Amino acid sequence: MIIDIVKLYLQSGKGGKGHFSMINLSALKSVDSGGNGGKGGDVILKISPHIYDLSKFRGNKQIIAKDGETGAKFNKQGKDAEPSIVFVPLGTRVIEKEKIICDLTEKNDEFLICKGGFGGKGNYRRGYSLSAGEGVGKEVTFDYRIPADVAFLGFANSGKTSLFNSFTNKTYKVAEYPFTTSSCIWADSEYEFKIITVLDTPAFKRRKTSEQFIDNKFLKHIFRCKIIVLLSDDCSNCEQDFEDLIKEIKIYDESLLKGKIILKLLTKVDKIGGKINNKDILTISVNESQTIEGLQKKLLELLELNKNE
Ligand SMILES: Nc1nc2c(ncn2[C@@H]2O[C@H](COP(=O)(O)OP(=O)(O)OP(=O)(O)O)[C@@H](O)[C@H]2O)c(=O)[nH]1
Ligand SMILES: [Mg+2]
Repeated sequence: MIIDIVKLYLQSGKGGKGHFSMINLSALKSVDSGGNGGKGGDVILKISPHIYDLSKFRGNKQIIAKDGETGAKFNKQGKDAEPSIVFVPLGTRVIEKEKIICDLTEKNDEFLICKGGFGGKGNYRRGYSLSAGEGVGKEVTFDYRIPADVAFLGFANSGKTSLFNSFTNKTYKVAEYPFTTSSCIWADSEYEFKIITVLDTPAFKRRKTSEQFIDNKFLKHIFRCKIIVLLSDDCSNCEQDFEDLIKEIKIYDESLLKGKIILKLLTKVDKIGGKINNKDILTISVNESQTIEGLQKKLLELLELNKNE
């Protein structure tokens, strides 16, 4: 099970105090000698290519950067505190007071979320000292959305994982019984030296009545996908399946469909041994590699077009 949401308290460090001191040079003369304090540690968010969800934050509810060091006499500067680097997975967005304050979607992205306080000024050559800056504290939510290009969606047993495995050469569990897949999985699929990241999802539950509560929570992860592939293995009624799937996405969050390309795919066509007479519906069989390659090619073309728009 992936952990895709956590609440955390982040705080940058205070600046170190400026020192106030005098050095007596003679019985009659003394000079101000207090050094400045060091800067407080920043809190910086950075992408790590080795993290795939937010589980590492589960037990850790706060991240507090160190304070800067205090200045000292003889005009000695206090050390700046090291920044606290918080590594997060690619695709993490940060919410504070219901507002998205950053969305880390590129592999080199980083974000200074809490700036450390400035160091206090010592009295060296000044005659007086100035107080240091405070750190900044923030209650934030990390909301992880899987960074995939293409999502496979469908009712139970429609062939999502089989297709995902064929695309990625993985061996995730495939079975005749429904709800085999219980969590989102994603991986890269390579075709002609180009990469498509595909997302396999748990099955949609079928609504028995329109009032029935169904929480398709996994749907938040189609947010970053540019293409949604709807799958159905019901050759006589696939149009109804596609309609119902779209309806479910709209109930969950209509904005998830905005700007996305939607493809309809009839699966397991080797079983029906024929073609469907609707050019808007693509067909596939995981037992026929040319149909897999055909779909990979189509997805790549659509992604390229989408990039150039
Ligand atoms: N003949 C044939 N069988 C297929 C094909 N694709 C999938 N199947 C079979 O259909 C069944 C369901 O496949 P899955 O890939 O587990 O389906 P799923 O949509 O991931 O299922 P859930 O995770 O339970 O929602 C398995 O028995 C597969 O072997 C296909 O192209 N041809
Ligand atoms: Mg599955």
